[in-house]
This record gives sequence, C-alpha cells and structure tokens, in this order.
Amino acid sequence: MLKLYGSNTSPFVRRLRLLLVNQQHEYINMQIFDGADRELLRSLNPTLKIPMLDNDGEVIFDSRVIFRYLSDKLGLPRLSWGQENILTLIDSVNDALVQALLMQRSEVAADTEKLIFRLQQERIESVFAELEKLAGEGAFDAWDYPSICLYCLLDWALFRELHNVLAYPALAAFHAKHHAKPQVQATDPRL
Ligand SMILES: N[C@@H](CCC(=O)N[C@@H](CS)C(=O)NCC(=O)O)C(=O)O
Repeated sequence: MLKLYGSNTSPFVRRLRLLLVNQQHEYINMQIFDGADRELLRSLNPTLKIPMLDNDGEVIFDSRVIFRYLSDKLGLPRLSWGQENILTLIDSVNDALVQALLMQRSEVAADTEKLIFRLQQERIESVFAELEKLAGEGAFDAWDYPSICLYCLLDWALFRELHNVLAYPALAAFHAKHHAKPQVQATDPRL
C-alpha cells in the first residue's frame, strides 16, 4: 500500500496528492516541526523534509524523486527535458519562497542589501518572469505534472502572501482556470 507522508500546507506534498488523486493510497498529514510527528519524520527521513513515500517499506524522499518512482510504478509518460527544466524552475522558486517563509518565522528581517536576500529576490523575479513567458506560450495548457506543480506553487505563494503571482496575467489566468477543480479544492492548504 502506498503511503504519502506530508502536510496539508506543503506545495511539494500537494502536487503528489493531486497526482495520486485516482490512485489508492494513504495520506498522512503531519505536523513536522514538533512532537511525535517530528520523531516519525526523523525515523523515516534524515533530511527532515516532506514529502516522503512509503511503498511497503521502501521509502523514497523528495517530490522530484517520488514523481520518478511513481512514474515508473504507474507507467506514466516520461517528462521531456523541457518539462524537466520547467520542474527545476518551479522547484527553485518554491525553495526560495520556503526559505523566505522560514526567515519570516525566525523573525529575520528581509534586507535586500544583504547578498542572500538579493540573490533569492532576483531568483524569484527571474523565475516568475520565465514561468509567465512559458504560460503565455502554452507550456501549461494541459493538466499534466508540470501544470500541477505550477498550480501548487502559485496557490501556495498566494496563501502565504509571499509573492503576488496574480500580477502576471498568464499565471493569473492559469490559476483561475484550475481553481474550481474538485481535487484542487479538496487539497486547498487553507482548509
Ligand atoms: N526538494 C524537496 C523540498 C521539500 C521541502 O522543502 N519541504 C518543506 C515543506 S514545504 C519542508 O519539509 N521543510 C522543512 C524544513 O525545511 O525544515 C522536495 O521536492 O520534496
């Protein structure tokens, strides 16, 4: 039995929940920062990050690798190299925004004079500009895994108020197009 460990708010977890929407699996919603769930996380995954997948005792870390594992097991079509690059774009900005959130929660002031903040800010702006261009060119017209990942990124950035993704017309239209999907609603991090 496939078990997906994650949390309802994580964009990296939500993409896999959406991928697995028609597959039998168990989903475990964890509170990863404290208590018994942190101990469980520690016992399964030394990187102390979610998601992880457990397939009858075979534990796989990292959403990108979990996607490859599931593609293999479920016979999903291979991503093209262009789609792999799109996933790298999405992951890079998702990682930068997760770091921004952790900085906020650690009460570290975002000072764009400092190298770390300048580099992250530049990355966020450059990747969103590229995603906007790709969306305008039709790269996200199908509801495939890259589109699922993009949706989860955009909706999470809005939910956490980290970046105004609605300022990009093609990305805003993409978000609006998929927002009412039942599986999207069922995995809303605001629930
Ligand atoms: N590259 C990882 C990133 C996963 C990730 O950053 N997960 C966040 C939650 S959204 C996390 O577990 N953060 C815990 C931490 O940074 O300590 C993946 O794709 O699975």
